[in-house]
Amino acid sequence: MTRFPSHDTVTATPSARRTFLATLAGALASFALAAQATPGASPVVEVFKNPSCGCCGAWVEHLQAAGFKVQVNEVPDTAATRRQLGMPEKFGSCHTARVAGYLLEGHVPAQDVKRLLASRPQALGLAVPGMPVGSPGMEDGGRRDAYQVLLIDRSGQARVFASYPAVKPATPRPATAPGPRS
Ligand SMILES: [Cu+2]
Repeated sequence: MTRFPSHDTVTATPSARRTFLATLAGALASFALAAQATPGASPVVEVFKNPSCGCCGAWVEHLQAAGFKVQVNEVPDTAATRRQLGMPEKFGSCHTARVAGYLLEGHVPAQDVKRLLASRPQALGLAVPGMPVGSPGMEDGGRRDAYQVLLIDRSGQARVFASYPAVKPATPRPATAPGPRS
């Protein structure tokens, strides 16, 4: 009685599978290493701001306090720089920054920059258009206007990346209640 010569195929398959699995494991290990390396590496944030911009400087300090290395480039015309870097004018704010291939426009909170760098979506970057009161670098006694951090894709489409609700500062009561004016 002849048997099917199945022995070879039976042994070949698991060994091929082992090789594949070993390759896969190796690939996953290098992915894990790369993922681990990213947060510790704290990529440099290149900021383009006008030398006279105070809130831009405050935002730089906010990033540094969050652990980012920041390289400040003083530019006379931030609108021209924004255009050169490719951030659409309609999302414009007072400064533009570049980090790990992304653009950051305006007073983007450091925690959102970290989330961007951890999730690495296909995008141009993040923007906080205008200069909302209460965003990092725009502090005003605990008051915050509601604002959104937008994720801008390469075609200039925006979607909401993070939302910050309005905060009313606790109004300190005057020691004596103001009476009617005489
Ligand atoms: Cu500003």
